[in-house]
Amino acid sequence: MTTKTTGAALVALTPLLALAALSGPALAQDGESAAIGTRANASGHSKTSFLETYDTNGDGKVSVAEFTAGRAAKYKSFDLDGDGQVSQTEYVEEYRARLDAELARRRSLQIRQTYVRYGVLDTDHDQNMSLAEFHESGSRMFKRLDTNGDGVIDERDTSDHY
Ligand SMILES: [Ca+2]
Ligand SMILES: [Ca+2]
Ligand SMILES: [Ca+2]
Repeated sequence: MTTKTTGAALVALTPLLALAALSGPALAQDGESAAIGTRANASGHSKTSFLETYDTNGDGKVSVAEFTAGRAAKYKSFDLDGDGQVSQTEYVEEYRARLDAELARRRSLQIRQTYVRYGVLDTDHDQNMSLAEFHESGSRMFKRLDTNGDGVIDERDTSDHY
């Protein structure tokens, strides 16, 4: 197997991996990725996500047979060139593809939310946020924090978020 072939196999598999990442309960399912230490990885190590991943007959239990079959399938998903071995490149690339897909998903979500926020700020919907509209939103923010209504935000106000 040449390096060129490996590269082509990686490119061919990337859309499948991206789909897998989007539909999966968490970004990481293998024990080793805990070292990366993100919150997504941490949530991937719960018993709930373990059951979701390995309880293939849906009886609420994971037998050794189910677990072993699941691990074998996972190993196969790492082995991008199908040579029966998982190289460092394959292992890292499999994760990189899922991470890229997850980051792209989050980015697009955040951008959509930014459009929504703009829609709220632009109260007359003329696609332009005037300073008055910006102040309007600031005024709501201030009022929510100024719970005793004395015109000052300080420790006597009981709301800790707006
Ligand atoms: Ca089961
Ligand atoms: Ca391989
Ligand atoms: Ca406006």
